[in-house]
Formats: sequence, structure tokens, C-alpha cells
Amino acid sequence: MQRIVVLTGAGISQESGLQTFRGEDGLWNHERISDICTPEGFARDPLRVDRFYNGLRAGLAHVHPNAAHKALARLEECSSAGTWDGELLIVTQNIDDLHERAGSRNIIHMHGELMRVRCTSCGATPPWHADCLPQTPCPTCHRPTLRPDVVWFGEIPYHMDRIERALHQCDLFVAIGTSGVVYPAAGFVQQASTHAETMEFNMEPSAGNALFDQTILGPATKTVPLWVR
Ligand code: BV8
Repeated sequence: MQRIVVLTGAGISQESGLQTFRGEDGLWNHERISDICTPEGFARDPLRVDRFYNGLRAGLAHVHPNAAHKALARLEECSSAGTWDGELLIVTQNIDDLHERAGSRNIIHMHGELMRVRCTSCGATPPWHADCLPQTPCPTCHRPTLRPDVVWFGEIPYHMDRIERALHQCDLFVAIGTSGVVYPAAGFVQQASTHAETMEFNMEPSAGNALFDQTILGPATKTVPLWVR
């Protein structure tokens, strides 16, 4: 049984038409991280943060999974169908739903999900809907304490225990389309490299590239299907 952990970042969704964070037209070139991607920024101006994520939600409605998302879904399907003696876990930093829409099921959204909101009073994570505002009452506890279900800087990513276990047990760790600058995700290759093969798929070497056994450069829609085939 081969155990593969795939870490994906914004680069895997780039060819679907979603912006990355740190490229020449990156999201963080137009907004300050401290204003948008921190609990302090949300506390200062919740409507501004809501506008940012509503902009991403609007964009998500017009894009589709690409060949890289679909190749990973095919690999998971081979495991379910028994044609591959392995198991695949996708740990994504992305908050889009393109892995799900490509057909993947074994996914951990470590930075949360764009199409959910989270109640800071009761912890419920109901689906987001168009007239959801920070003062909209939570459908579970009815308090007006909803926020984007997104992990911001300074907050602990979701499901870290499950991720650490998977990294400890994997035979192969693959990173696709991530710049390797945001922790703890950027540190996963170090944890895996003590016992597993490591591969990086990117357009350019990431910050942690020296830690990878193999580097495959090129657009993910070309390189990932060739690897999965
Ligand atoms: C935490 C929210 C404690 C969702 C995001 C000093 C040193 C080290 C660490 C720290 C430090 N000071 C503070 C920290 C911690 C901090 C951190 O890492 N800061 C960095 C900037 C120094 N991290 C945190 O605060 C995290 N929490 O540490 O808690 C803890 C941890 C564990 C256990 C207990 C306690 C929380 C981090 C989460 C922040 N939230 N976003 C959203 O709005 O989307 S971060 C944001 O960056 C996104 O989530 C994104 O996913 C993430 C990483 O970006 P990438 O996905 O890599 O995207 P990027 O644009 O950067 O790169 C794209 C890549 O794709 C490029 O390499 C490009 O070449 C490539 N590419 C482009 N096109 C293609 C392609 N590749 C292939 N094909 C293509 N077509």
C-alpha cells in the first residue's frame, strides 16, 4: 500500500483562472495581508474583509477544475476502484472548492473554505449564502457572530493532528503550486523527507525547493497528469 500526501497551493488553481497570492498579479499585491488575512483586520473592518472574500466567491462561480485537479481525482478513483494499491490524501491550503468539483473526496482544507462561514460563538460552520453579513444571525445559535471560515495569519490551521499523522505515515509527499513561504504548510516537506520521497510541481523552485528529492517545473495542467497517468 502506497500512501501519498499531496499539498496543494494557489498555483494548482491558477490555470482555472483564480489568482495566486504572490505572483506578479498576486492578491497580496493589491491588498495588505494585515488588513484582510488577520483576525485584527477583520475586527477593524469586517465589511472590508467580507468584500474581499465576496470578490473571491464571485470569481469562483465562473471557473472550473482543471486537468491537474482532475488528475488527482482520477488517482483517488483508482484507489477506490482497487486498480491502484494506494491511498491519496490532498491537504490543500486553498479555500476554493475545485478539488471537490473535480471529484476528489479525501481532502483537508487546512486554511478553511471560502463557501463556508464560521460562528465565533458556537463554532458552527454553515454554508455561506449571498446575503450573509457579519451581523447576520448564526443559523444555529442566532447570535450575530459569523465570520469567513478561513484560517488567517496567527490562527491555527485546521486538522493539524490528522495532517501530522498522514505526513508521518506517507511514502511520498508531493507539493503542487505552492510558494513554500507560509507555515506550517511550508514545513511539511521537512517532516516528510525523513522517511518519504518528496516531489515538487511548480512553475519555479519554491522557497523550500532544496528539501525536495525531485522538482518538476511547468504548468500543473501539463505536469501533474503526466505524473498521474
Ligand atoms: C500558524 C487564508 C501557529 C485563506 C492564508 C516567521 C517564520 C515562520 C512562520 C511565521 C513567522 N511569523 C509568523 C509565522 C506564522 C505564519 C507564517 O507562516 N507567516 C509567513 C508569511 C512567514 N503562519 C500562520 O500564521 C499560520 N498559523 O502558524 O499558527 C500554529 C501552527 C501549527 C500548530 C500550532 C500553532 C496560518 C497561515 C494561514 C494564513 N492564511 N490564507 C485565504 O485567504 O486564502 S495564507 C495564504 O498563503 C493562502 O492560504 C495560501 O494558500 C497560502 C500559501 O500561498 P500559496 O498557496 O503557496 O500561493 P502563492 O501565491 O504564494 O504561490 C503560488 C505558487 O504556485 C508559486 O510558487 C507559483 O510559482 C506557483 N504556480 C503559479 N501558477 C502555477 C504554479 N505552479 C504550477 N502550475 C501553475 N500554473
